[in-house]
Amino acid sequence: MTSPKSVPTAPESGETDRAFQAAQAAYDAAQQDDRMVQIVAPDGSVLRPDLLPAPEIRLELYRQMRRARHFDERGWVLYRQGRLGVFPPFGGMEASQVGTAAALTKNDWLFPTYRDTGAALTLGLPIARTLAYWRTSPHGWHMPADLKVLPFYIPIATQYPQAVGAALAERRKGTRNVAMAFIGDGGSSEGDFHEALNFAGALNAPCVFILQNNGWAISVPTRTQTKATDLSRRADGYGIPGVRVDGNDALATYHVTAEAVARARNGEGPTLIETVTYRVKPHTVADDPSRYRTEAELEGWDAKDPVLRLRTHLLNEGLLTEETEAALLAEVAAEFEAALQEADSYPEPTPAEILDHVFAEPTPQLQKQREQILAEDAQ
Ligand SMILES: Cc1ncc(C[n+]2csc(CCOP(=O)(O)OP(=O)(O)O)c2C)c(N)n1
Ligand SMILES: [Mg+2]
Repeated sequence: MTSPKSVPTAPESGETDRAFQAAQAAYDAAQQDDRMVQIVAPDGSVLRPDLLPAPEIRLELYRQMRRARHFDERGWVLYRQGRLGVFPPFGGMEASQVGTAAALTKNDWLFPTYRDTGAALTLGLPIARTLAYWRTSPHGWHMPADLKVLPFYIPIATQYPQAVGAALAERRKGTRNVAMAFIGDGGSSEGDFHEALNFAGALNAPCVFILQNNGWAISVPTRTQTKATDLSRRADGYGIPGVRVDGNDALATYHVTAEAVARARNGEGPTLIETVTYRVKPHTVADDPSRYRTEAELEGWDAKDPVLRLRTHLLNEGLLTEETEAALLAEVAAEFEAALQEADSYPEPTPAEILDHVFAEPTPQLQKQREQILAEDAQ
């Protein structure tokens, strides 16, 4: 019996095992890679005491990672309750998103993909608005005026050249602001990624490019879509620095990103940072990864959990106690529930609103579509 074309057939179990083992082995091999920056080992021990950020920064990173983790966990529940339309989970990638975005200020630009809710929250995107976005409500499309966070990009790689444009505009205006753009391993196989790196390098744009290598592009393992094994080396082709960092080590992602941001601010041009991490969760809440990988082998990832790694470090250093953590978790949960109430209070969108804000001035075609929608809605 043949399967419908749109539904991938479940691979032979030997094949999923091999794909999975290869992805695990790639992460484990990267751990042995001298080029890969690590500050805290998976067991929480400090490998590079000379690179440790200040205690208050470490604690703030932990707080932001807990906010991100909480959003991710509640996102699943809300989706199952029918209270989110769609949601691409990022649990397990918090160090890759929080440590990087935390190196920015609110004057800088952030170009996130659909995967990067954790990065947007870290820079200050309100939780209520973010929930509204994943409800596909127009209330989630307006960014606060004091924040230069773009709406989550769904078309892969388009954000990269646009970030270069934003960075060049800042330089033209004479500011020291930078633009940070996120992309996945899959996205780094797109033409826009390469054009943006070349464009940014040639014009010395104040950009920080974050390439989150989480091992998968939906059902395609990284090793299948490219022969390159070290994606940070892609920077070499464009004459810009390429940095490889343990994407599950928040202190390391923060450290290398802060350095790249400083270089960009000082007119020293762009940097590509590959955060080596893993997509523990399905591609989106609608995905069924058992079609292409075996879930049993996820177990090993618990020991590499970025939130637990930083937690162990902070407990070891006496910067966190069970009591202060309990207070922090309660604060994070209360903040989320208040934001959820706010999101629930937004009025239901009307169908024609989907056409608002497409252009500053609606085109005649959009006007026509709007009239059609309104007429259909009135029936
Ligand atoms: C231009 C474009 N092509 C294809 C898709 C369909 N698509 C959505 S997510 C995805 C995989 C992206 O993988 P990766 O860049 O590794 O990001 P991740 O989902 O792992 O964060 C694809 C191919 C798309 N959204 N845009
Ligand atoms: Mg990926």
